[in-house]
Amino acid sequence: MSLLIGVIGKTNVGKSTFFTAATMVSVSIANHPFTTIKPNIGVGYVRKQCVCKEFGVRDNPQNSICINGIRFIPVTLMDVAGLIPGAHKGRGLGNKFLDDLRKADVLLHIVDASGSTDAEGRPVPPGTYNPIEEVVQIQNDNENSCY
Ligand SMILES: Nc1nc2c(ncn2[C@@H]2O[C@H](COP(=O)(O)OP(=O)(O)OP(=O)(O)O)[C@@H](O)[C@H]2O)c(=O)[nH]1
Ligand SMILES: [Mg+2]
Repeated sequence: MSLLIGVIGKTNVGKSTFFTAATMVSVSIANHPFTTIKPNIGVGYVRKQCVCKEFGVRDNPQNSICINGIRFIPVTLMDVAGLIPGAHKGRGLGNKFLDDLRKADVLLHIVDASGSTDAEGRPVPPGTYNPIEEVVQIQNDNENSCY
């Protein structure tokens, strides 16, 4: 079974955009908070140098693909609804999607490094929101939730 990666973060920061780029699964993307409600699931591939070239052998992979000495290892991605401050108290879409995330082996936090969305995910001029706050907010909300 492939690794399950949960794509998390504040709402309206590009989680679904990243998910679509990584999996080629077409999902709703829009410049307003809470576009994603139900989780999106797709498969992406991690590219790694295969050992077959180094050992000079012909391989026969069972769970991945080897193309010209490059291994494509499947990973499952889950794109979920975004968080805003107080989600653990039920604000925004609350924490109900955390039930889906419970199955994830890894959480991948997408951050709007350009600072062009406020704490609630509303568009603001680039550089006017501190992305560090976003990192701390998501971390605190996860710690406060029952995840
Ligand atoms: N400039 C810029 N815009 C981006 C980037 N990634 C996403 N966007 C835009 O940001 C907006 C929100 O993108 P989504 O992928 O829907 O964001 P999300 O985090 O999934 O949003 P929710 O599902 O509502 O929580 C869209 O208008 C995207 O085109 C990026 O790297 N740069
Ligand atoms: Mg989304």
